[in-house]
Amino acid sequence: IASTLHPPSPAVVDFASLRSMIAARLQVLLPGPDESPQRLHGAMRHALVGPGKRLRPLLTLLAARRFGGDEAAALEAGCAVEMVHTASLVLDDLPCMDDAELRRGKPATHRAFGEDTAILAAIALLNQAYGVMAALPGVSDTVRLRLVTLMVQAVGPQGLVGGQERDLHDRHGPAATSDVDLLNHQKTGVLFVAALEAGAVLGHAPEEGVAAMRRFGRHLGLAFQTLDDLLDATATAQMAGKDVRQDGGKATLVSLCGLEAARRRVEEHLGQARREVAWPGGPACVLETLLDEMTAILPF
Ligand code: GRG
Repeated sequence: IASTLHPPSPAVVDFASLRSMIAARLQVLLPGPDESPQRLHGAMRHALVGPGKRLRPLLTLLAARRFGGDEAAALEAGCAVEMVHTASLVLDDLPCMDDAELRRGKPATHRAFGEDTAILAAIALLNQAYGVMAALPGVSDTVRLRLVTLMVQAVGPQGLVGGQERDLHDRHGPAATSDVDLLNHQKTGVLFVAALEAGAVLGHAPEEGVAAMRRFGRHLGLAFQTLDDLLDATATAQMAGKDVRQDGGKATLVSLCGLEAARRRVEEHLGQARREVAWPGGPACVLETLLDEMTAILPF
């Protein structure tokens, strides 16, 4: 897969400073640690603060930068998307869903604060995200409404919530690769798309540019999630010494098509993502550097 990647783009993006800027802003957007109710606020901080990769706010910031827009509003919007993402992780980790012990190198929020407070913290993070989006600085009401609406769509039954429902209840019967692509898109791609679309809109991109960012997010999400399935399948198979096509009965691209075809799909989606960021042609763009950065931190 690495052989299909282009050489690093000449555009310079300082990812360490962008990540520190995002971390600092997230701290400010959360209620203070001493504010009551402290337990709830502690759980929100526990979930949100820490070593996440911050891919979604980076996508928003770089999409805005790519079209030359205001980065203050893009930072705020990216943080809102990160809050939605974090709320979804808190819920996904619950015993009734994925029953995870650890998240981002720490005990999952329900392990540290109990299931009741974890659920409330997820709802509070989601609520805070909409609050931040609705109060974006220096943008018109029309743009604010557009961004809130795109988040509503990303979270709802055609987005994260719908994807999670499919994942929990519709994955054990017969499936086609298109079913798995839809699930992967809803669980991962929609929030990448929302992050990019928010950045592009705040960057005053023309509508064709916004559409290119949406396609970029879709391919990136499908590559990301298929890679995750590939890593899961190979790790599980190594541990159990079994065939990679058996994945706990859940349909994935690996279980449906095998390792090689799944690897090819990741390459194809990354290639298509790269073509979309090049829109409308022209020199290397800042989003290409994000693909390079992602390939450095993820084993694409
Ligand atoms: C109401 C917001 C809300 C959600 C309810 C629980 C749920 C529906 C959705 C969960 C969907 C889910 C867990 C999708 C997987 C997303 C994903 C790719 C997680 C890993 O993202 P990274 O690698 O993680 O970017 P970090 O920790 O780096 O941010």
